[in-house]
Amino acid sequence: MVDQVLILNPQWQGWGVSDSIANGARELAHGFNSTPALEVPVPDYHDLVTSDGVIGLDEQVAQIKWLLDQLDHEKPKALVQIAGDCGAQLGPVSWLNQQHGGRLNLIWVDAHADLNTPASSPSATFHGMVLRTLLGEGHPALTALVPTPIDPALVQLVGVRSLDDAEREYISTTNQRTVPIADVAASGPVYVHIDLDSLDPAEFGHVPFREPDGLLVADVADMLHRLIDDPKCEVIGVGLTESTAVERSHAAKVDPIVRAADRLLG
Ligand SMILES: [Mn+2]
Repeated sequence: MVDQVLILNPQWQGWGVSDSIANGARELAHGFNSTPALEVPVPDYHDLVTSDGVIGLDEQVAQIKWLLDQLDHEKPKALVQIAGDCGAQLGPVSWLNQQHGGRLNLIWVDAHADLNTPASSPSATFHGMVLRTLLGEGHPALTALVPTPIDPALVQLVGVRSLDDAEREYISTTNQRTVPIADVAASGPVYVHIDLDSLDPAEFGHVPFREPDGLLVADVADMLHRLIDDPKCEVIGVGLTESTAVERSHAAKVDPIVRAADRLLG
C-alpha cells in the first residue's frame, strides 16, 4: 500500500501513427520532482493489427490489464499518470472510480470529447473512444476493464472544441456538461484528465492534433490548484497526455501544469 504513485505510461497504440507521444511522455516526466515508480511496459513503434474496429486492440487491453493489476497490488490513495495517448487513461480512471464506489468526478480537459465507439469512429483509434468506454459503451474487451462505469452526471468537458458529428449528437442527447474552465468545481473524489491539445497551439503546439482557440497554460494550472485547495473535493488523480515535445525547453512550456499536478505526490 502506498499513498501516492507517479506512473509513466508511454502507450502510443491508441493513436497508432507514431510513438512520438511515448517520447513526449518520457520528457514530461522529467518535470516532476520524483521519478515514476511505475512504468507500463510498452513496445517501440511497429505496425498494429486492427480488431473489430479498434487499431491495436489486443496490445492496449494487455497494457491496461497490467496497470490494473499493479494498482490492485499497490492500492495508491492518489496517482499522477504521464501518458502517451488518451486511451491510457482507461486504467487509472476505471480503477479509482471502482475504489470510490462510482462517485468519481471526471474533469475531461481536452480539445476532443473522445466519445466515439468502434462503430462511429472515423479513425478506429482508441484514444478517440476512451471517455465513451469509461461511460460503459465500447468494445467489450475494453468495457470489461470498466466494471464500474463513470456516472455521466459527474463528467465535465472542458476546452472541448473539435467534435465528430456522432459525438456532437451523443453530447446533446445525453446532456453531457461542457463547462468553462473558470467554472469547474466538484464535490467528492476528482480525477482531472488533461490532454495537452486542450491548450492553444500558440501556448503549446507539441501535440498530434493542434486545435485553435484553446486554453491557456496558466488557466489549466490555476484550475488544478483551485481544485486541490478546495476542501469540498479531493483530487485523487491527474493524467497528462499527448505531448510530442522531446526537448526540455519545449516540454517546459507546461511546467506550471506539471508543478500543480506534482502537488498530489506530496
Ligand atoms: Mn485530444
